[in-house]
Order: sequence, then structure tokens, then C-alpha cells
Amino acid sequence: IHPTAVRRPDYITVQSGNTAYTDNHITAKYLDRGADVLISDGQFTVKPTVKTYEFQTTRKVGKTGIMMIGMGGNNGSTLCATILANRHQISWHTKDGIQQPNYIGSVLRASTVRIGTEPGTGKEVHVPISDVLPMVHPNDLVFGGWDISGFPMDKAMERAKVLEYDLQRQVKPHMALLGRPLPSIYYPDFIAANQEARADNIIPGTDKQAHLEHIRADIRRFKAENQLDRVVVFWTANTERYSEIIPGVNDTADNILAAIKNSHSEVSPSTIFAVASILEGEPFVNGAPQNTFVPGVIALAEREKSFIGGDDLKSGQTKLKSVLAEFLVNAGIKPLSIASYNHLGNNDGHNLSAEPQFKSKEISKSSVVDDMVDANRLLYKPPVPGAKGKAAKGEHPDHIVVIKYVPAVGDSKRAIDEYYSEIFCGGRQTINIFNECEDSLLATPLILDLTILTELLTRIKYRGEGQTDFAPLYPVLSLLSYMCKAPLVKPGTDVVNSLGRQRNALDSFLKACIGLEGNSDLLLETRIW
Ligand code: NAI
Ligand code: DG6
Repeated sequence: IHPTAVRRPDYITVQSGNTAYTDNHITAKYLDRGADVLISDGQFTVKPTVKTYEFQTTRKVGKTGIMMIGMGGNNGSTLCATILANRHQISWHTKDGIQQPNYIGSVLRASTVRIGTEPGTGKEVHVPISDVLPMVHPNDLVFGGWDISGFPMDKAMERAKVLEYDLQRQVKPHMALLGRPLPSIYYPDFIAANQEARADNIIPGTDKQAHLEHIRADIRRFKAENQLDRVVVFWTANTERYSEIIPGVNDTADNILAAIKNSHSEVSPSTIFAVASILEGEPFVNGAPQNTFVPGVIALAEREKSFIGGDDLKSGQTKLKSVLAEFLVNAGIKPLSIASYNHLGNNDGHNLSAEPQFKSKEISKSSVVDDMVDANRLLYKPPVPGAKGKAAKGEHPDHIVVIKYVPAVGDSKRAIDEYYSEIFCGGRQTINIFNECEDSLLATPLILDLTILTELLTRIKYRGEGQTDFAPLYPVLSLLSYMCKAPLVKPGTDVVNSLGRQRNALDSFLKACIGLEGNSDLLLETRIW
């Protein structure tokens, strides 16, 4: 068995007055250290702050299901087939030899976290991140879902052309047992017209309230039939166009519910799925870029205290950008332009060849450097108060994103990026990147991570100083940011795109839940006598 697929019992025990273990819970006290900065006449006055919190994690990992919208697509079918390959330990022949199944590419299954140093030697100790808190093992996920295409799952896997033939051959009988995806909601206006031929498995009618109730009943039935404690509902269907934000229609919780009742044309299928999940009290994650989470949906999630997260999987080109742009800006180098092209030949690429759907993807791919630029106004001119146009937003590198559909390359996406920067005393630097990979094999582990992390976050509660009861986390799960191109965050708070910062937040949060300090690279003992 590949090490990333191995199950491990609880290996970490924290011995400290701040951490308590019972049969049911791990409870840990955490000191959140920060600083208040007062800015006056260009002077910064900084006051260190400390707030005390306690985190309580339920130890029992419930039986967890994932219901994918777009189950029969490349990501959906690849996720099912690869879990089945891992679960049944199916290895397959390739031209390079025998390949074992694994979970490479999953942060939670294939990466480690530093938990401290060994006394005496001072050597750093790293453990699998999945050892820090009890998490569901991907092999145990129960999967199901919907698709507007009625292809049975074994045929859907073949249509996707992602996996090696010998793996497909062996996993096919298992995939066949999954049958067909459930019929889904199809509003042709939201996805590209070129998808119409696929839509042969749809819930009849145009009554959006009836569609909402239908989806809610599907979630309830799936949960009951599989005796699940938790169902994560996951949008991995085609990218939709943006919904128009219309006051009185999708701006408040009550308005979005009324808009569904009135079958308003601006309510998208993904929004119906999100609302259904929220009303069922099950988390909803959006793996695509469209604005499923219109303000009314976020307000509804807050009101119902139901978890949501997204948007759009950060798998390849954008993930690298969220590292490289930060590296350049933090190195004091000034990117002047970032030009990103990619071409791909899978059904996602086909759908994105239509302008409104491309627009959704362009928005999510483009916002990824904004916070890094905002953080360095030595390099980029700050926004000019009261100004109009570009000056109002502050200086920003030119940033373009181009996506082209090239059927021949199938799922193997080619991404080409040029970073053109200003360096010392008027010099110029050009970095070119050519990134080629199977898109669905980068995306699928992220779907697993998002599902596993979401399930965990539903089991963690917190209380602040003076609070007697533990409360669930805020409904918008911004800790999912690492896997998302356009992270959804609590309204009014800053989006963090830097991959390093997103990872640090995740590690620090998990460690806080067992009473350990976040990652520090101070390594004082290596710097003093
Ligand atoms: P795909 O086109 O192979 O699969 C999408 C599936 O959704 C299709 O089977 C389609 O029939 C189905 N579908 C469309 N509308 C539906 C609806 N209303 N209800 C139920 N099913 C519906 O696409 P793929 O490659 O699996 O990607 C899925 C989504 O994930 C796309 O939106 C894509 O942009 C997004 N994404 C993919 C990444 C990747 O690396 N593969 C990374 C980031 C995001
Ligand atoms: C082409 O850009 C198709 C898209 O769906 C991407 O493959 C996907 O969003 C992944 O994007 P990135 O920028 O993270 O590689």
C-alpha cells in the first residue's frame, strides 16, 4: 500500500495543562497573539494583543458522504474511480511498470507538518498532517451525486479519458455498480450552449421551488440510505455564467428564498444546490468559479448556521501564481505584467470556450495577485482617495488570462505564463513557465481535501474569554482557501491568496486545536549560543 493511503491511529498526544483529552473531545486552550496598529499622521503605533480561546474537537469521525454535482464529469468520475482503486488496492500496468494507487496531490494525505524538535538532537519532527486531528479517510467516503448527463459511471470514466486503460479496465466493474448519477437541474442559459447534447438526465419542469425540494429530498435520502452522519455537497459541474446581483432578488436570505419560489430567471442551478444544502444543514463547497454565493446565500448560511466554502479549485497555473507572485513582490521585485495562457481539450475547456462561462473563470483566475500587490505599496502606487478609474484602485500589474479549447490535448492542460518584472535600477526580468499536466489528476485530490477538511471543521467548536458555551465556526469556511482560486471569506474581511500564508493558516489552526503554537521559523536555539 502506498504510504499516502495508509491508515494511522492517533499518534500525537500533547502533554500540557492547555490540552485535555476525553473519550469524546480534544479541548485545547489557545492564545491568539496579534497587534493593533494605530495610524496617525503617517506614524504607526503598535500595541501587542492577546486573546484567549478554547477549541473543542469531536474525536469521533462520522460516516461521511460526498454528493457531487457533475458526478459524471472528468473530476467526478476520476474521484470515484481513484477512491475505488485505493479502496480495493488495484494496481495497474503502465509502460513504465506497475503503478500503485495513492493520494499524491492531497495536502491532507500526502503532506506533513512540523510539530517540534527532538530534545537532545534538536532535529525537527514532521508528522502527516492527517495525524494532527481525527479526519475521515478518503477510502471511507461514500459517494454519489447528480449529473445532467445520464451516462452510467463506468461509461463516464471512459468518456473522460483521464485514467490509464489498465486501471479503467479493472475498476470498471466497481464503477458500473454506481449506476447512473441522479437527474439534475438544467437551466440552459447558465452553461455553454455546446453542453446541450449532454443534458439527457434532467429533473423535469421549470418550477425552481419544486427543484429545490427535489434536491433537498435527494440529500435526505442519500444520507438516510447510507446511514451517514454528514454529507458534503460539492459543485464540480460545469462553470456557470455569473448571476446578476439584483436588489430585492438575491441580496438577502428572504429575497433569495422568495426568488426561488417565484422561479426568478437569475437563480442558477448552483445556487439552488447551495440553498438546498444550507436548508438541510449540510455543508456546500463550490469547486467552480461562478458566483453561486450571491449575498442572499451567504446571509442564509449565516442565519441557518450552515457551512459553505469555495470558490474554484486552485490546481495548477493559479496555484503556482499564488506562490510566484508573492515570491517576486516579497523579494522587492516589481511584476509589471503577468500574461497567462492555457489550452485544454476536455469538456471543461469546451464549456469555457463560451464567453460568459470564460468570464467567470477569468475573474477567479485574475484576482489571485491582488492582496500581494496591496501589501506592498513601496512598489505599487496606493489608491488615490477620491480619484476615478485606475488611480482609485491603485497601481497594479497588467494581468491577462486566456483560455483556448484545443480538443486534441484532452485533459492534458498546457499552461504558459510570462512574468515580466522591473528589477534594480531600471533592469527587466522575464520568467517563462510551461506547465503541462492532467487537469483532473490535479483537481481530484483537492476535492478530497476540501471534503475531508470541511467535515473536520463541522466537528470543531470554539469559545472565547467569558463565553460558557462552545459555538460552531463561522459558516464561511475560509480555512479552505488553500485549495481555492477565489477564496470565499467572511464578508468584510481580507482575502488571502498567498499559498504560503494559506498553508500556514491551516497548519496553525489544526495545531491550535491540540494546544500547539503555530509554525515559527524563528528557530532561536540555532541562532544563539
Ligand atoms: P466536466 O465538464 O468534465 O464535468 C462537469 C460535469 O457537470 C459534466 O458531466 C456535466 O454534464 C455536468 N453538469 C453540468 N451542469 C450540471 C448541472 N446543473 N447539474 C449536474 N451536473 C451538471 O468538467 P471537469 O473537468 O470535471 O470540471 C468540473 C468543474 O470544476 C468545472 O466547472 C471546472 O471549471 C472546475 N474546475 C476544474 C479544475 C480542474 O483542474 N479539472 C480546476 C478548477 C476548477
Ligand atoms: C482552463 O483554465 C480550465 C480551468 O478549469 C482550469 O483548468 C482550472 O480552473 C485550473 O486552473 P489553474 O489556474 O488552477 O490551473
